Amino acid sequence: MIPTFNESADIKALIETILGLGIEGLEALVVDDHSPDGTGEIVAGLAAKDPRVILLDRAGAPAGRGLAGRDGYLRALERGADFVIEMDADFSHQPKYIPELLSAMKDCDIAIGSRLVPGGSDFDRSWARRCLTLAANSYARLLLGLPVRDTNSGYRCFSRRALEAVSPRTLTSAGPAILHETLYRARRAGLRFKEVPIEFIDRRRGSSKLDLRRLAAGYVTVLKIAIMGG
Ligand SMILES: Nc1nc2c(ncn2[C@@H]2O[C@H](COP(=O)(O)OP(=O)(O)O)[C@@H](O)[C@H]2O)c(=O)[nH]1
Ligand SMILES: [Mg+2]
Repeated sequence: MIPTFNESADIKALIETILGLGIEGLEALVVDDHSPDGTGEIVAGLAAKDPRVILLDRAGAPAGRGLAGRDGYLRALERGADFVIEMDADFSHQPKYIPELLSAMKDCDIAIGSRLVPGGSDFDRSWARRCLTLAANSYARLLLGLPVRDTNSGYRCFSRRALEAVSPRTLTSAGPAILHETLYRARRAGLRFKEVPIEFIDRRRGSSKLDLRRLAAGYVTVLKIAIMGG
């Protein structure tokens, strides 16, 4: 499940790399907020030729990483997925880790591609950007009591049962705080986490959608979840 907004530079190569892993039953579900750069058209073109590619075009719906994630989880469950892997479209989350995430599912309910366990790394981005990530991570870990080191990671695999336990329909985060909201609900449901080390690489093309407004909104959402109990 790949949420996208203006990822036309990478999406075709990413889907081809994922499907090229040769994992039986693997599909690529792209949840696009009707990107003006034509990301959706590229995916629709691939989908017309290959039934393993699915486009969920959120045209007309309010845009947001969280809202797109929620709809993507629901669509994946509707399609009968046994496992749902979510990842960014910009190659920061390298597809080569998909088999490792899947094999970690033998002894957990949610496997997290982690920069913050031994063997993981995040040295490719600017110092300032890494500091922002670390600050947001400590904040969410402390406030929500999450037993996970890399709570900001958007590269994760859920078992079907875990995703159902998170109850995607009632998730409230419009933006990237959905990452923390899902972990929080999972912790409360007693689900087991496992962090799989990944090397996170900076995007080479396109641009980040994380701006100050979204960052601040994320902090407020995490605070609300901590106070209201999700
Ligand atoms: N559908 C959708 N996807 C989004 C939105 N914002 C970000 N994304 C996607 O979420 C992933 C992570 O976003 P990115 O901009 O790379 O954030 P960063 O890695 O924190 O700089 C990428 O695949 C984006 O295209 C949004 O509003 N809607
Ligand atoms: Mg990115």
